[in-house]
Amino acid sequence: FPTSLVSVVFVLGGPGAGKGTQCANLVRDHGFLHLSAGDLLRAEQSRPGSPHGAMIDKYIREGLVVPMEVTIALLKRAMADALDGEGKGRFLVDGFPRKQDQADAFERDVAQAKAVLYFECPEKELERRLLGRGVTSGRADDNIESIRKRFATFTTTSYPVIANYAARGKVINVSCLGDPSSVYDRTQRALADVGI
Ligand code: UP5
Ligand code: MG
Repeated sequence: FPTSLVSVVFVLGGPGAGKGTQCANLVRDHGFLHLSAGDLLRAEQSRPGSPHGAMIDKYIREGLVVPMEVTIALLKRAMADALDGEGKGRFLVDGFPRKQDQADAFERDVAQAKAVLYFECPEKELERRLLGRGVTSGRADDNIESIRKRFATFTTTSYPVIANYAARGKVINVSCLGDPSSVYDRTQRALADVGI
């Protein structure tokens, strides 16, 4: 991927912070392409004949981070498919990286991230949103046991990646609180402030 033509913003935040919701808004209004690592993993998991299906299912239920080779291969393929005729694309990469090795490998082999959009959210609110969504989502990890495991992984493994980017001045912080449209207002202003 020639970095002159491809731009990447990582979209991070705890489970249920509203990453997918806000990415959909940004795609609609600002011409971004959206790739959710979790969505790509769920699609791969249910693809007939996938060699990784059972493994992905187990990792997702346990709230663990799938080995990075699988996720990065899916992201690379989806990025290549989404590029326009000239090979250009502005990507929101949602829910990735959630472990330092993934961040390092992706930035070395695929593309450097321009910035990290981080939806900051208290755990109580995350839990409320995920349990609410779990009533209808059909997601194998929207139950209280899996939710607790996802929180633990976020705290021990994924948050440190965000902290690292913050130390390098790359993080755009947005509070997840309030209704989706007020979060979106804050998100648009925060991106505009840094010229993205
Ligand atoms: N909602 C949204 N905004 C709201 C607001 N402002 N006020 C009130 N409610 C709001 O939103 C979640 C719910 O909250 C929805 O019901 C929404 O309507 C409501 P959503 O936009 O879906 O939040 P999001 O942050 O996208 O939540 P998601 O559950 O997708 O986050 P996760 O990070 O947990 O899930 P993801 O799909 O990224 O990953 C799932 C699993 O895949 C991981 O746990 C892991 O096992 C695996 N994975 C990897 O192994 N590697 C990867 O690189 C990525 C994933
Ligand atoms: Mg999501």
